[in-house]
Amino acid sequence: MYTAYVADTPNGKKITIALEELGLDYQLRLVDLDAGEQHAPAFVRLSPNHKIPVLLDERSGQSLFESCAILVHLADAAGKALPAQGPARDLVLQWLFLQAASAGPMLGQLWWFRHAAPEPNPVALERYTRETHRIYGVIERRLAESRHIGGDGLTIADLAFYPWLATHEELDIDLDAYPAVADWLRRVGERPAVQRGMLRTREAAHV
Ligand SMILES: N[C@@H](CCC(=O)N[C@@H](CS)C(=O)NCC(=O)O)C(=O)O
Repeated sequence: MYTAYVADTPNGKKITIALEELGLDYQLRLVDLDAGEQHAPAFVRLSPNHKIPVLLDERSGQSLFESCAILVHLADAAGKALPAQGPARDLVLQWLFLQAASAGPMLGQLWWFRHAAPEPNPVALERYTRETHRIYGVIERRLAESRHIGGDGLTIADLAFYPWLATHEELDIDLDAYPAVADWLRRVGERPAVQRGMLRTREAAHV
């Protein structure tokens, strides 16, 4: 049994869609980011970077922060969505790290400057819009050569990218320029486990 500390955000949804896809037993705790619960001392002991998500393995007592580290742990525990070794595993990890290092931060900044910044900042908006289009272009070219981001089948690389690339409307990204991404979003988004995981962060109980 796992306890996942999440919020209704792309990094939170990465974990709930993975838990649903992998068929693992879990409960959720919602961390209210607007109320500052990510700074509460008890939470910071689990997440020294003051951010969700966190995963707690209730049996072993192990806790983990950083969403992509959590995805690797869950996939290895379930024996699914990440090859056990070799070049196929390296390929998934390569795309997974791109999500963590580039896609998440750039799309996250674009969302913040569009929806949360206290005043308009055209320079920042231009920079993060350009970076976001660049990343959609990288994934478009990848999906033109491969049915899924990490290889032929669904992997945690897809689960990491899905909630982020699905925010295209909030980011004002027109998918007409990215038909392979649009097709992949439709295919992944039709999966019942992904649909359940996308909704679960809204229904979670408070910490
Ligand atoms: N690299 C981290 C990023 C986590 C992250 O940015 N979480 C956001 C929500 S999506 C958060 O907790 N923000 C609260 C804050 O910055 O105060 C990961 O992938 O887990």
